[in-house]
Amino acid sequence: QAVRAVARQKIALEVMSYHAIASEEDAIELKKTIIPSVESLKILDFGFSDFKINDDTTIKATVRMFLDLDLLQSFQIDYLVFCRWILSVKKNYRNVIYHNWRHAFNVTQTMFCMLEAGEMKNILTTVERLALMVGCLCHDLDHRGTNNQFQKKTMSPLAELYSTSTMEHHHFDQCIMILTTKGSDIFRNLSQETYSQVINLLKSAILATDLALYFSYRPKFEALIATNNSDWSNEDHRNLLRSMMMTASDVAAITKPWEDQKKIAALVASEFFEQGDIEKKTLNLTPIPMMDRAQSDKLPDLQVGFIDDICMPVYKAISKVSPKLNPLLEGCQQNRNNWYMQSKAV
Ligand code: 5BB
Ligand code: ZN
Repeated sequence: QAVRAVARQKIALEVMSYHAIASEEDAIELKKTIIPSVESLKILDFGFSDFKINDDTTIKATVRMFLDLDLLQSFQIDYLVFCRWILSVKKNYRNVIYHNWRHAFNVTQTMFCMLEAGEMKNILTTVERLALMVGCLCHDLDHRGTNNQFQKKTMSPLAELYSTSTMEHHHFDQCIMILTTKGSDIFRNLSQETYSQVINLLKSAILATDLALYFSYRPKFEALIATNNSDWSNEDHRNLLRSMMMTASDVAAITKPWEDQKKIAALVASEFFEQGDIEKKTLNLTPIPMMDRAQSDKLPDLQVGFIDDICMPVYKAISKVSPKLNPLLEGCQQNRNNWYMQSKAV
C-alpha cells in the first residue's frame, strides 16, 4: 500500500509539470466559433484523413461529432464546459511521434463513423455512445511513446502502480482527472446512477485498448458471431462488442487509403525505433525487431503480420454485426495486399 502511494506521488509530480488546463481565452474563443457541418468536414467518411487539416479544425471536428450524436443535449453538457474539456484533453497529449492528439482524434472519428455510417448507433444506448466517444478521445492520454513492457523494464512508477494494462490504467486515470476538474467536468449534470454507469463503461472502453485484453476478448466475440448467438440485450455480449469497437477504431489507420497508411506506418515505426534506441543505448538491451532501426527493412513483413494477427480478425468480426462496416475490412485487405507486395519486392 505504501509502495503504491509513493508510486502515485511520483506519477503526480511527473504529470504536474506536464499537466495543463485549457486556457480560458481559448475556451471562450472556441465557444464563439462557428462549427462547420459534418459534410464540409468530411468526418462521415471511413477514408477520412487529418493530414491536411490544422489543429484548430481537429477541435472543431471533435465538437461537431459530439453535437451530431446529440450528446450535449442528451446529457445537458454545458457548451463552455465542453469546450474547456476538449482543449484540456488535447493539452494532455504529449508531442510524441504517433500516440499524440492526432491519433486520439482519428480514433474518435472512426468511432463516430462506425456509430453513424456503420449504423452501430442503433445497437448502442446513448450512455454507451457517450462513453465510447469520450473513451476514444481519452484512450491514450499522456502516452510517452513507450509501451507497457518498457514501463516494466525500466521499473517506471506507472509499472509499480499497475502491473498489467499499465499505460491503459494511466490513460483512464488521466481521463478521470480531467473529468473531475472543475470547469471541464462535462458529466456534472448527470444523475448519480448515470454518472457511475458512464464511468464504468469508460473504464472498460479505455482498458480494452490494451492488446493483451483484446486477445482475451476476441475469441469470445468470434464465438458469439460464428454461432449466431449474439444477443445484444446480454450485458456481456454488449461489453465484448464495445471492446471490439474500441480496437477497431484504435487500429483504423490500417484501413486508410494506401498513401495515408504508408505515412502513418512510418510514424508508428519511428516511435517504436525511439523506444528501441533507449533500450539499446541506455538500458543495454536488444530491442525486438519491430523497434530496431537496423531492421527497418522488416516493416512490410511486420505490417502483414499485424494485419493478419490483429486487424483483419476484428474487422471481419464487426462486419458481421453490421455490413455497413465493410469499408474498414476492405481498406484493411487492400493494405495487406500492398504490404505483401512490398515484402516480396527486392
Ligand atoms: C504488435 C504487438 N507487439 C506486442 C508485438 C508486435 N506486434 S505486431 O507484430 O503486430 C506489429 C504491429 C509489428 C510492427 C508494427 O508496426 C511497425 C511500424 C505494428 C503496428 N502496430 N503497426 C501499425 O500500423 C499500428 Br497502427 C500498430 C499499432 C500500435 C499500437 C497497438 C495497439 C493495439 C490495440 C489493440
Ligand atoms: Zn491508441
